[in-house]
Amino acid sequence: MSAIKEKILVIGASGQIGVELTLALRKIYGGANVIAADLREENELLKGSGPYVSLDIMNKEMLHVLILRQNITQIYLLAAILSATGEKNPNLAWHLNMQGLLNVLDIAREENLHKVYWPSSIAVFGPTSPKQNCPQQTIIEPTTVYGISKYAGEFWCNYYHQRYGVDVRSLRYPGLISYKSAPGGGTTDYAVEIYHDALEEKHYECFLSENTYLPMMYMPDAIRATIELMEAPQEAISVRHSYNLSAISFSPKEIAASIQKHIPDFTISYKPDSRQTIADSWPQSIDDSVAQRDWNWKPEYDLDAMTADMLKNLTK
Ligand code: NAD
Ligand code: AKB
Repeated sequence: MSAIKEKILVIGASGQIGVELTLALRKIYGGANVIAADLREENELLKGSGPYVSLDIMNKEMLHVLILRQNITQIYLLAAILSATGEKNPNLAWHLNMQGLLNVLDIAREENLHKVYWPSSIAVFGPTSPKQNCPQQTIIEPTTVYGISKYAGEFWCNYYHQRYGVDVRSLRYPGLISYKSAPGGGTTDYAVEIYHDALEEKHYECFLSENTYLPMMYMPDAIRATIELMEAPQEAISVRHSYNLSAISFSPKEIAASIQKHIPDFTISYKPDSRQTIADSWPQSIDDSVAQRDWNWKPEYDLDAMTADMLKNLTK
């Protein structure tokens, strides 16, 4: 089986997606064949499941040496600065999000790596994009530095594929909701915080207004989508920028109502802050028919199924 020959490097492995993706990849490829790397310390959930290295993605030389020494064949690049944190330090966000990707793409080209995965985001879309069922190809004028860096990154991925044949694949994730690892500075983070506060305080003060609809997805669906995309045959991949990906769309009011089915005395209040402007610039729902057509994408979790699973696991 070809999977046995792969040696994978996950960069940003201690983050919200990195922890769960690393664990899922280790199940498929074996713990020793999936190296977790991050600037920060190894996440507790990863300890004992496989190798961990401390790595700064901006240090291209160190990255290159690691890839050669460990005979890496695939890279999953997850290190980035997300939307809300990016607005606090736009220069840093641009620098990390762009240079990190270019370092990986360059080395992938030079060393003929088998595959690269790099996530984009629904943040590429801006106020001029359609709000409902936002299509794969449409007007894209992002207004956050995070969205600008993701959109530019999509073009670099396509360029390295077209010009150098690098097999780089990408998904425009919606906001991701998980119980294993905390989110890292995004606008959609409220949809994770709300479950914690519902269980601990029976109240949540939301930083977005009650009718702010955003595209969202439960982490198990996101991990499965990532692995299905990466396992799809080359000839099935028609999009080398980044695929639209969709599962659920809901507002703070609706997620609160879903939680109240389990915790009837849970209450929510609203105090929108600067993240409201970011949320208002994004679509409310996404058309992912191209991903459905190319590699049979289909989400499993709706809002209530996600709520039941989140509350069950956070209660444990
Ligand atoms: P996160 O902030 O939780 O994790 C990112 C990880 O990268 C952190 O552990 C951080 O320590 C690490 N990192 C930061 N700078 C680094 C550096 N210089 N070198 C090495 N590691 C470094 O982010 P996440 O939510 O896991 O997101 C992962 C990727 O998915 C990002 O590209 C993000 O834009 C994208 N994405 C995430 C979401 C979401 O809802 N979580 C949605 C859309 C896209
Ligand atoms: C964020 O809110 O910044 C992320 C994203 C949608 O990219 N969750």
